[in-house]
Amino acid sequence: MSEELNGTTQVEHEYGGSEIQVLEGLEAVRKRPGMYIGSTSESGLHHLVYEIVDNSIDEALAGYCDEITVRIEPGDIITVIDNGRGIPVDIQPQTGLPALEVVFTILHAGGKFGGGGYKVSGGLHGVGASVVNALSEWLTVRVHKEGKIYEMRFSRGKVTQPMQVVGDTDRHGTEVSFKPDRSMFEVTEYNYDTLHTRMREEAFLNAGLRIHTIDARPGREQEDTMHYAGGIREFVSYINRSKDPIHSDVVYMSGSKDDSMAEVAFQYNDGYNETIVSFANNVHTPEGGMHEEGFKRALTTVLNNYGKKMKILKDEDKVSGEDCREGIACVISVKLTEAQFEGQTKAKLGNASIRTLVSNLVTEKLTEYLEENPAVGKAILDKALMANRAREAARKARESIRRKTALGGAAMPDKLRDCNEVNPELTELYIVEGDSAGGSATQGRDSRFQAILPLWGKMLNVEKARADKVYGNDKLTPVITALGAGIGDDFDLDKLRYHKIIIMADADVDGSHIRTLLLTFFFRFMRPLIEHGYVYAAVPPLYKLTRGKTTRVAFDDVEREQIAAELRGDNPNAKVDISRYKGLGEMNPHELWETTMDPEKRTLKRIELDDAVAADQTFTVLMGEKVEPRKEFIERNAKYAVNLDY
Ligand code: TTJ
Repeated sequence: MSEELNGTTQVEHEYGGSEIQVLEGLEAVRKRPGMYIGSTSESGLHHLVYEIVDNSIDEALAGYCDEITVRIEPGDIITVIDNGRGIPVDIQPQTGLPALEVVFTILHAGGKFGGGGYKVSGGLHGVGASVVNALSEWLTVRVHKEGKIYEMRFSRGKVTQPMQVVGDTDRHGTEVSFKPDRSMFEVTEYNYDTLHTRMREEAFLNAGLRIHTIDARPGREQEDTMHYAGGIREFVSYINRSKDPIHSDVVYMSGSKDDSMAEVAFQYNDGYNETIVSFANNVHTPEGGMHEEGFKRALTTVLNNYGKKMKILKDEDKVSGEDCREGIACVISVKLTEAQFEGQTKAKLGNASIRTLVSNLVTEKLTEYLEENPAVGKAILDKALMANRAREAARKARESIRRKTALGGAAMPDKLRDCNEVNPELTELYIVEGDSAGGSATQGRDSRFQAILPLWGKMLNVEKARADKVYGNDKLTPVITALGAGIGDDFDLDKLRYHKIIIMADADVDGSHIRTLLLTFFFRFMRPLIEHGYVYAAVPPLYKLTRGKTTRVAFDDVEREQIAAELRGDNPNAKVDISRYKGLGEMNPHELWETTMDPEKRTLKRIELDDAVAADQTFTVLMGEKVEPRKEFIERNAKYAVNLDY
């Protein structure tokens, strides 16, 4: 790591015209791309776009740009256009090169992912244009400025066409097109929803900025325009779009101290979960950090003080932090000069001064707001008090479960077909939809390390239930007991009985329903399971192909055609029988083992936190009472696989 850092620092100090140093810098990027863009997987591929867009966002923050377009073109080429001042084109005295060339060829020091927790940057963003250039098969930039269009072209970071004037213009702005280098990435296909979701975030975080996203690939044409005059207030309304708010205003506050500023917006809905989305310098911080801590601390203090003062809380009554956040939808955005990103994924803000800033801001402004809006204050405190009582009831219910299991050892559910192995690192629990599939799985499994738990009937609607109902639910209790690690605040990963929890459900609507329900349940009540990557979805085949005595299975349409061709071999008239599996229950135990359960042959899809968040949202939309979002969701879903983030 230090080698790369030294390499880039050298370039920074010695680039006085030396082409060799420049190329060495970009070569370092091509040698260790992960150091500069996080990874070379799908996420790194999308990161290229964010690095380019960040430059336009900077121009918007400076007040010179109010429109950005991001387009995916055929061949997975990306074009980003802004209406800013345009990258400077004059010759830089230090280098003797056009500033434009410097932007795309000189590697700036550090790099976000190599800089040991610090995001190294002159402004807030925009160190990455040369990194994108180095990792692109080709890149073209056009600058519209002072009546002229300047153009320059590169290939894998090297200049292929020096800067030249290619025409006249009456606009101003910068336009960059690039094609990621296939040899640098594991995948090169862009996901429109991923880009759209991230750009929507940028539009929320930069009030007034208009962002267009366009998919121009044949057969997938679509576009969106995002423009939010209300900024993070509208972000909060968006998070609550399919919920019922308990007060009509979105509460908003902002303040600054020294070089830092903070903005907070929130609104409570009548649900039970907490959604806090935080950003530092417009970078999402899913692991939270000092800004979130400052908010939580102040919220709890202010609500307790207000409750006492208004006599909603009596005598010794106190509401906890969690009570105060039940049903909250909140967005926190802070800007600071030396943001310190910590934690496993560098997704947690470490600057302690921000905790004080946010906490002071919320203490002062929220106290004032509640004084002026007593109806909102009462609604929020009533809700926190309800949460407090429900938590108390849940604790009692949990304790009674704990007492029962402590007395009789851990009494396992009747339906569980356990395995022989006891080391959780080696065991797997298949949660199977339906008794018949459960039967096949039980017969087909390797009982040394595979346990089966069938689920059947109607599952609890977690969205509409408080925690105390969940603990006593007859469909969920077997899952809780079989896993053995408790639930909610008591959840203890060390007690978990299986390190692979595999949801095996049909590839139809009911199957997807049960998968969504279980993921939502894990997400809300056993989140560490998902965070540690212990939850999987089994991937059963869709088709069975038979020719004579040979039987093969296919997992999608493309594979079906491939295998059909293979089975026909040189005999184009051969009859290959193709049938579609209607469900797991149709497979005999041997087939189920061969295709879906045998660790040597099966495919498992690991559930990421994002999948669970999406499931949670899907659930809210599908099960909630609001008709419009549901209709919209189903219409969208009919055409595309959606990636709902919040
Ligand atoms: C810098 O200060 C002088 C005036 O121009 C400022 C500037 O560079 N603005 C700017 C850069 N606007 N847009 C960009 C930009 C846009 C894209 C799409 C890509 C890159 C690398 C920069």
